[in-house]
Amino acid sequence: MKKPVTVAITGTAGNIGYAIAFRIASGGLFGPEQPVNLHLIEIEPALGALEGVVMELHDCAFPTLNNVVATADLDSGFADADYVFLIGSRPRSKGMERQDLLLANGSIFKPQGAAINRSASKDVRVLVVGNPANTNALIALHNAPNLAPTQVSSMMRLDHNRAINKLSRRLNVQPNVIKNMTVWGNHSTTQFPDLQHCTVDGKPSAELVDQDWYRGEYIYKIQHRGAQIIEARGASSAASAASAAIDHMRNWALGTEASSWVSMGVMTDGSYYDVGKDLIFSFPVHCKDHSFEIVADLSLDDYSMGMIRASEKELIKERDMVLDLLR
Ligand code: NAX
Repeated sequence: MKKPVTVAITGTAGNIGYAIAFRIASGGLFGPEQPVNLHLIEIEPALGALEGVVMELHDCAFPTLNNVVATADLDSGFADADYVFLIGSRPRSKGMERQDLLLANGSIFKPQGAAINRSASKDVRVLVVGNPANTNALIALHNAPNLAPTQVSSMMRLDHNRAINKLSRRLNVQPNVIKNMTVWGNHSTTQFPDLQHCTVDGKPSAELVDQDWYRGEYIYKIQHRGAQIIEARGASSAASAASAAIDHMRNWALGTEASSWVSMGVMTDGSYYDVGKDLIFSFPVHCKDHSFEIVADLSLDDYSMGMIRASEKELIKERDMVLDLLR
């Protein structure tokens, strides 16, 4: 057995946290040869429920689970963490405006960024899932000045996986023959699932799908899939979100296929696709050995650029609402 890696997860008594903890503990992130320490972080009122999660984790007798810490103290929770999943956040309550949600959750991600900066491994990789994920990731990163911008990303993988699923069902093919899918921008209804460079069994998807369906139903349904799930389940996506978070972190740590890319929300420096700097924006990326590279110089038609601009505009607006939380 190898030396254990430490994975910290916030919000582990919640729906996504409950789903992801068991998969990571059982080797679903790094495989059966890699032991893991789990650091589970919750707010004080949820510590009782978290204790139940810890008991269940122990009761699974997973051979890959080395040690479990359950805490409400951020520095103990993030201590020496190699991988961090920031999932815990406040849900939007009735009558709450987007700005209220941004500020309420921003005030969670500011101290968490600072605690990761103080206590996590210097080489930590941080994935933000809690919504609004892109702007929360920006806040965490701004408050973790010792981290490189490439050490924090936000989750777009659920949107990416949804986009693959819908296309595969339309064309009646297996999802794994679909390559080079991209979902650009914000994890919101301005996200842009882009089929322009996507291939299906090596063929350009543009040759296989009707453009009206793509620009109409396809994009709309991906943008609104979260709401469709809430309506059906009476609760938001949990198992699929946990699965996407594992896909994201596994690719980041271990690499993507050479022949394809994935979508990740990453810090902008102003040099890709005319997207302004200092935003967490989703791009197509190749990953290798804990690092990623944005796929540059894809040709994009006017329609695609317009969609990207709209999502950028929304993210700038979100950033403007939380300026006080950025260092
Ligand atoms: P739940 O409400 O089931 O669980 C949230 C948990 O976080 C609770 O147990 C709560 O006690 C805990 N929590 C709250 N504040 C905390 C803090 N400061 N520190 C540690 N824990 C804290 O929500 P769940 O369904 O698990 O969703 C979690 C977040 O993921 C939400 O913000 C949700 O909107 C977001 N999502 C993001 C997705 C993405 O693609 N980026 C998709 C799925 C999901 O909607």
